[in-house]
Amino acid sequence: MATASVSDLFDPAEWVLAPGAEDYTDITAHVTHDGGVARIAFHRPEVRNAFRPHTVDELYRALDIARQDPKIGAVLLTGNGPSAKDGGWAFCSGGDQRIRGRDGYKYASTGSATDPSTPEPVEGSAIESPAAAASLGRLHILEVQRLIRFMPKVVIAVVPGWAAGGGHSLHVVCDLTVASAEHGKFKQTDADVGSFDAGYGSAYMARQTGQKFAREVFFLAEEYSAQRAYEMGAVNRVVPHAELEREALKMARTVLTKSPTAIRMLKFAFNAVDDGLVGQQVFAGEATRLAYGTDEAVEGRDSFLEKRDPDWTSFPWHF
Ligand code: S0N
Repeated sequence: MATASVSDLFDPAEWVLAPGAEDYTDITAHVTHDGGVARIAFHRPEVRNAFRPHTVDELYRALDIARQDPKIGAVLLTGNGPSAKDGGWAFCSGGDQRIRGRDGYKYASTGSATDPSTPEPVEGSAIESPAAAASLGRLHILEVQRLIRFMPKVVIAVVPGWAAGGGHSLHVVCDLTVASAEHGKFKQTDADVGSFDAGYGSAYMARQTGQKFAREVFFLAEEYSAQRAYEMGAVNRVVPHAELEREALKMARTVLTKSPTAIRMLKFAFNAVDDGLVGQQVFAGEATRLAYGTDEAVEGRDSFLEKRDPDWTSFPWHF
């Protein structure tokens, strides 16, 4: 994809295509020249960057590549725009409602990402093949949420326009949010369309803003400006539209100046309190990994391999 066609806010001087990004149709993925920051963007501006299953597949792949890349410390998640049809901007408007069936979101022809007529409506209970049957009822955007939640890198939602429905939930689950002062808008439409994110999208939002604001956002489904969302504690920074990606990249580069281990442990510590035993498991896994680097753990391993008792005498009982 030609970089010039990515988005009006995209600065081609800052980015190169990410590995594997050539074939994406519904998203774009780039990395900075030094490889430290990834920019992953919804690329369906004509439908306010709504996601269909194929979009989610690509998003998951791009995020997972970023997760596994040891140079990447921060990820910008955003939406390309504006819409050629009406000039509207969006971060993401959630699940593509045209292909929602009774069992979930249906796979359809991938076609052109920018052609709003692409997804063929699929009847609610139609099962055409075992593969189609296996995909029924998959709300795999939740797998994307978990990837964002558990990747040991800082994920920044960069909101140039609408964050609605499942798009609103994605911004909630990101570590930080920076929004366009002019076009950034937030709306949780789930209850309007008979859909509900009863996980991170709602309960974790309540942790961020407090119960009253979160319940208002979901129960009234009103529209909130970026400034109002900032006042609620749902957004970190509100910046002029033209400055949005520059500011987001600046924030990401600040993260890169920090200790990767400290950032990883801090993210998992912030998560752990809300993630129950899974949160403890993730945090504890990192603690174990750190412990493996000590002479004490090496002594434990070596004593086993050398078939002798371990000698702990040089390791103090810290207080
Ligand atoms: C975003 C809104 C508020 C923008 O309004 P605006 O600016 O007036 O533009 P429109 O004229 O409405 O839209 C422009 C064109 O884009 C199409 N379009 C917009 N959003 C969608 C969409 N989500 N799906 C399909 N098409 C969309 C419009 O139809 C229009 O096209 P044309 O010009 O051809 O008419 C406004 O558009 C809006 O309210 N959009 C719908 C928002 C919404 O309800 N999203 C779905 C909510 N549900 C989910 O996201 C599913 C959630 C999910 O997957 C999930 C499940 C379980 C647990 C968690 C989750 C989770 O949330 O993650």
